[in-house]
Amino acid sequence: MIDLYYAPTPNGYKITLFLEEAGLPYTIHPINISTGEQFKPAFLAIAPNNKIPAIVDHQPADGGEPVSLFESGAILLYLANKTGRLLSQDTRERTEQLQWLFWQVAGFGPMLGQNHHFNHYASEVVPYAIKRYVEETQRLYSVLNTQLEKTAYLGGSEYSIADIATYPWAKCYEHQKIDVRDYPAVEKWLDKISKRPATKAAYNESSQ
Ligand SMILES: N[C@@H](CCC(=O)N[C@@H](CS)C(=O)NCC(=O)O)C(=O)O
Repeated sequence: MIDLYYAPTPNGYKITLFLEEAGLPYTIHPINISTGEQFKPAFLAIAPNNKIPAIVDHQPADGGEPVSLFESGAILLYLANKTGRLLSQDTRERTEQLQWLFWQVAGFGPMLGQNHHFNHYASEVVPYAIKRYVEETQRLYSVLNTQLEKTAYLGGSEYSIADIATYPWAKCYEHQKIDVRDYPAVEKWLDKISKRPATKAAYNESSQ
């Protein structure tokens, strides 16, 4: 059984998407990040960076002590290695998939997060920051679109943890001041992923 420390945000959905795809049993422990539950000592013991998602795997593959893990990219990689699912065993394709996974966790997620912040949550209007992050978001959607014009999924022909990491952020385009019709390959890819039974399950069953 896997304990998932979670809030219904793009980074949270990454993990429910994986767990639903792989059919792994899990228990959700909601962390209300708007009331500061992420700063409670019990959560910090699992996630010292005070952010969701985090997991505790009580049945690790080596049969040893439970594995406790934070950072969505590290969790997806751990779960892919544990299950042999959603990350290619072929070195070339695996490398492509990992490249896009890292692109998401190091660029697409953080930049879109800043876009969200300055457009929706900042206590003052900062036009420079809004312009900077909206333009960077547009650039990143173009990068995504160019890749998806070439391949069915981000890391090649197969759905993988690269898509799982990127989908929950990309689907929030309206919050990013993005018109998805400007990125037709992204729009098609979003539609395809939204129809997967595991995607529907992750979004229906994982609300707080
Ligand atoms: N790099 C982290 C980012 C996680 C993250 O930003 N989580 C947000 C919710 S989407 C959070 O928990 N924020 C609470 C806080 O910053 O106090 C990951 O990929 O797991």
